[in-house]
Amino acid sequence: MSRPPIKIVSGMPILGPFAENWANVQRFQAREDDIMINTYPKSGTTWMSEILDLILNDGDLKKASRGAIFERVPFLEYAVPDMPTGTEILDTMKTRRLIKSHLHVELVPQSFWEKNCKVIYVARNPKDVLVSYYHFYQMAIVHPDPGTFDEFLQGFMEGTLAFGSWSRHVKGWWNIREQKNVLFLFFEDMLEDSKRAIKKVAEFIGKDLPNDVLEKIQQHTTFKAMKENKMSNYSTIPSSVMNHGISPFMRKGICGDWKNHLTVAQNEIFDAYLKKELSGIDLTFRFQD
Ligand code: PPS
Repeated sequence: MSRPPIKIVSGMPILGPFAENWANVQRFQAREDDIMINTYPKSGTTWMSEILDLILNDGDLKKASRGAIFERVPFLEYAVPDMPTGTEILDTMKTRRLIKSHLHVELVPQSFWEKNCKVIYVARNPKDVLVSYYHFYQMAIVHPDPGTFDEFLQGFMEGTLAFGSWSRHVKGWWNIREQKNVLFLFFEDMLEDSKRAIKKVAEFIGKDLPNDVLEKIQQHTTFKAMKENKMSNYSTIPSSVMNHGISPFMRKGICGDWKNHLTVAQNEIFDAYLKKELSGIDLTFRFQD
């Protein structure tokens, strides 16, 4: 597998190999107590996954080190040759399952809604998403060649990158957040006060954790702690698949890194795109600390 082209499934661009398992994703049988962590890529999925796994295990660090984050929280859409797919792994997993997904709200398998599963959605300001995604495209070879940053920016605005349009994704989830069992959070709020976010998530899934456990989870899920932890930093994946020498998965973990990457002209173009995409919706983002 070397930089396969993007394919389209149900109108959404997806990583080429993932398209092969699309029918099984749509047929996937959710269980009542499943929890989905849904994001547009590079918006805090891994961070939220680690937090949730620790919440479910009452802050037990030993339990949280039982496997890499992508094993503890399987990726629903995942499918690459010669590896078990996300749906296969999930089918064999005991409850209570944590499930990672980047699916747009309208593409979530019907069983999640039938079972009224809880979903935690994390949104991040799109300028930092763009920069993080550009670095990720380069280091993870399941993506096509990202081209220049300018080309990638165009692809982001046109919605041709893997998982499609950022704005459509975020708006779709924002619009249903009060009708469904969805907790909608922002990456920047997590950065501002991660303990507050952890408490909110715990309450949402019905766990009443004492203060010392909340603090333990907070300490274990700082950027530094997760970057150093081989169970959360993706370093156990072969470098032929994810090359951390090109860019580490745990790259910077901050708000505002986009300022180091977008030119004034690119920023103006992107601001115009955002103004158009987010007009008429009460959804705003923080672009700096
Ligand atoms: S993926 O591939 O879509 O699942 O990636 P995802 O986990 O959503 O996003 C990766 C970015 O999240 C940053 N990250 C963190 N930031 C702050 N604190 C913690 N604990 C943390 N864990 C992950 C990670 O560094 C990526 O962002 P960038 O901007 O590239 O650093």
